[in-house]
Amino acid sequence: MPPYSDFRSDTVTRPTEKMRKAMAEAAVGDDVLGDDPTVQKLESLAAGIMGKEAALFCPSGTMANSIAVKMWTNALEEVIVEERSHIYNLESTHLTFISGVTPRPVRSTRGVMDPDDVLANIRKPNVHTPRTSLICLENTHNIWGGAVVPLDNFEAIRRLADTHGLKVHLDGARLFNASQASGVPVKEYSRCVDSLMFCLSKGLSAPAGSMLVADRERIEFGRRLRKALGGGMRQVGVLAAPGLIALTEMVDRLKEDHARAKALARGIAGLPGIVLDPATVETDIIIFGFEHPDLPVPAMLGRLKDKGILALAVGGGIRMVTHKDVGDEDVDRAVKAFREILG
Ligand code: TLP
Repeated sequence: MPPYSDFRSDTVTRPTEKMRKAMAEAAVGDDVLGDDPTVQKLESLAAGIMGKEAALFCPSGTMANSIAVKMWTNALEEVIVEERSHIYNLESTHLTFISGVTPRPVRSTRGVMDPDDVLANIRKPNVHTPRTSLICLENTHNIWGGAVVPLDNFEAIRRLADTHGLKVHLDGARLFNASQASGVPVKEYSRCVDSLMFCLSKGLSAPAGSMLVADRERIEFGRRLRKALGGGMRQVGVLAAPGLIALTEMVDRLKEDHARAKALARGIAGLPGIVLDPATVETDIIIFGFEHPDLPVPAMLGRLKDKGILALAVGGGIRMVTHKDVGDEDVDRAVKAFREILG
């Protein structure tokens, strides 16, 4: 058993042996000059999987989302975002900092924005106000505890966007988790949006990288924006090679992470202080309230760490994420630790 069972995030996953070998052997070239065959292979695979024309390999999900917002918006415009979305809360304000647009947060239930609420937040043309140009979705929804946003909500938002001449971008950092949990193919979500990004470096376990996917012309513009943001990388086939394995070999196993998250939730729900309905756990992320008279959240995290369990504080609660580097034995260890501390 390693010193720690690390449930802080699926971003902590380490590349597999096969990925490391592929990195060592990757054919590479200068990708800024368009010479890297492995990156080209990854970009065309990603575009094909999503049913779109083109894809762009980006260093991070945050950069891919930043490029997406910038490529669809202009000055004096506004972007509709879900109020707990990652793009609005956890990406260091790039909407204002990079794109110079205002965010318009809309409430939701578990990441699902009511189309009527979205409609009510689309600005009417007026000299005083920004023009609404983009709606951002997120699936799965991180802060809503890995909730899956259903396809019919995507379809409703798409219809609304078309009626009002708006673009739709999807933060699909964990879109494959949504697809594995719902049985809806990723292409179905993808056809409802103009662009989407997904991460290779979370549950799919590649060491770095996210893909931005859209039509060819927009992605070529995105390529220039990536350069302007300092994200043009040279012999980056060494990172695209594990990305190819992530896409071809790591998607189906996400189901195992979801099963472990559910087992962990069932194992700890009902213990003193834990506010968690295991039925709300749909994918790999568990977020639960923690209200204990003697143990504030930081103290609880410290007690867990003493027992070899790493978790994160979010809001007033605790977040735990399952992934390929935590197996059944780590889940058992975590449940045991919670019971020893709280039982
Ligand atoms: N999320 C990270 C942290 O930033 C919280 C995590 O540990 O979950 N969209 C979503 C929905 C994300 O969860 C993340 C990362 C990103 C975008 C940004 O991806 P990176 O970390 O590659 O910039």
